[in-house]
Amino acid sequence: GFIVNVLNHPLFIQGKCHTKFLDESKELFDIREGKDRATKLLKFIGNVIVNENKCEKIDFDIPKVSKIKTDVVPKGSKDLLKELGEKKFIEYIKNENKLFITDTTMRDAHQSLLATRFRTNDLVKISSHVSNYMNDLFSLEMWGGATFDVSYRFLKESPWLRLEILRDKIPNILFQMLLRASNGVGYKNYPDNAIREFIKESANKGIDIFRIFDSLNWIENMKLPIYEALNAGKIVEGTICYSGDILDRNKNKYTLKYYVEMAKDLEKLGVQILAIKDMAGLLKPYAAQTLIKALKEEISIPIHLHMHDTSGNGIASLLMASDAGVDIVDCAVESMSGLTSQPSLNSLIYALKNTPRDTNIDIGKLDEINQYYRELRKIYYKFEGELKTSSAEIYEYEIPGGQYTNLKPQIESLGLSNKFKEVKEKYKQANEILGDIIKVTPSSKVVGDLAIFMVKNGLDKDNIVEKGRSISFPDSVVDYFKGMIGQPIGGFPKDLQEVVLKGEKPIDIRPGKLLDDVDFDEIKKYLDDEYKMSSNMRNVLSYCLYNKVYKEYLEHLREFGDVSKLDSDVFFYGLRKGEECEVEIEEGKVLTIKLIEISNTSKDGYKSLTFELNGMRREIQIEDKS
Ligand code: 3PY
Ligand code: ZN
Repeated sequence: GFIVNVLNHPLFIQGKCHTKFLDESKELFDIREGKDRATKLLKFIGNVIVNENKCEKIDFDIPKVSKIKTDVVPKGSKDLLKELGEKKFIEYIKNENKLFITDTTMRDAHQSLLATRFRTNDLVKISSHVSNYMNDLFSLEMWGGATFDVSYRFLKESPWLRLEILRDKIPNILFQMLLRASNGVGYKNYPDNAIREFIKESANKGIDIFRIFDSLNWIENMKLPIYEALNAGKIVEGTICYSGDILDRNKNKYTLKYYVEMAKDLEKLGVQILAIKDMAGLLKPYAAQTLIKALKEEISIPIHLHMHDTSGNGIASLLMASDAGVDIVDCAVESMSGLTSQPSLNSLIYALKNTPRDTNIDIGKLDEINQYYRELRKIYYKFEGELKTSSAEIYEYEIPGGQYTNLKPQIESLGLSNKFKEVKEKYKQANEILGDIIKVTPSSKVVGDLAIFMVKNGLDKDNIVEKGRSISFPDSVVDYFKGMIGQPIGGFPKDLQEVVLKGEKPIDIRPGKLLDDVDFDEIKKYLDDEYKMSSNMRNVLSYCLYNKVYKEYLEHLREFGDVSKLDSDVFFYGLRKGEECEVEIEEGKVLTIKLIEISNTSKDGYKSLTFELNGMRREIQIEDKS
């Protein structure tokens, strides 16, 4: 009865009682079931203890942060944009001498180093510090890419809430997201209206800058999202994905001329900034200098360089680009930088100190944030990649940072653990036979899938056309050759295309033209009926983009409630016997949970876990699935 009253309370309905989660999903609490939130959480923790962590948990130093002493949020780039208006703001970025910085720690850095696993809770804990101490940044990249998928799939939390909460906590710095053009934040082309609405909602909920790229550098696929984001009044970074090596005279596909032409084409679309997205970290220092210098001569919008540090040459490339006049570069806070992530922000600040391009960022202020991430990262140890040192061989393999980190576990899960080297070699061959394509999500997945397929089936670039006639290829490869993610530069290699498609006709127009619009009302009705919710556009879009993943998330929510408030050591590893944790399930309402005892597994396959919940004993039965 009480809960029903709360749910019906006008303040609650207007969302004024700081329970954003409840506000979004109150319908999911099926009160008649009599399962309260605490019991659901105990079930979740119990399940982690028994089935995921096998009753073992190591010690973590949970990172602590100081209290911010002032209530006054210092002025940041978002304030400046508001003050100057878009045109003058862009002029300012272009004319300033200092090098502007985007910090990727909240998105690409953990996507590339920790399989995108940072939870909102951990980002929120440091968000006031970021707002207060990193206000000299150009922007924070904190959304998009894989964060959307992983939030629902693995973290069981809403990416929309991440955006909303961080926006609330960091009102002063521009937020930037990575959008895969017509692939949205997914792996395939979506219907036009889904992409349009997704951009509108993202803009409404706080994204200021959309970095929009196409995984084949096919501008045709980029126009609609670019225009939509511009229409929403936002800043768009028209993006070129960098591949190959412009200084290598033997390579004639991704030449300096190619990049300059693409940059001009993007500028003509009206984007305010040009981004160069070097997802694998292939832009060598002298190439960076050449490329930026040429672009500076040919286009008049500011240039933003994004790269990964896999080769170890990242800082050198950024400095050369800086000398050539690049306006903005991407870095990650030191403890989340390097290797497959972005180059270190701290190193770059020091490198430019007392030079004309001094970033003016106070390194001292970064310290606490840096320490925080250093400690936090330890909790995420099980998601760390293999790489211990830089790997200049990336110049040969051209594997994007995030994919590199994921490739090894992916191969292991297929029982090919000892074949990493072979898979990398086949990745290179796969790229060649697909037509030397741009490799970034989702085209990089096509190359990765084909490489693994080649290893498994004993194929190589010389026998694949012959042997491939009698076998069916992975779905992603078939879709690629059908033209369903777009058209590669220079077209498809015809012989392999025929072998893969086995008589099916490819398309040569934009896939979005062929895809039927999504019926949002129908999805809303489905969600409302099936999950007893009153879904909004964000819920509907989540279903559009990832219907299976989203449904599993909703089912998880129904079974375990909101797990996003658990501390990450508990979320990932549960509790040890005698260990206690606190969960603030809503403002001012704290649960104290202590694990007392774990029984042996009973004959019918259950373990009984005894907890103390706010001092009261509770026993929970968990099926032992081992
Ligand atoms: C993404 O699309 O998620 C990427 O970061 C590609 O580099
Ligand atoms: Zn990246």
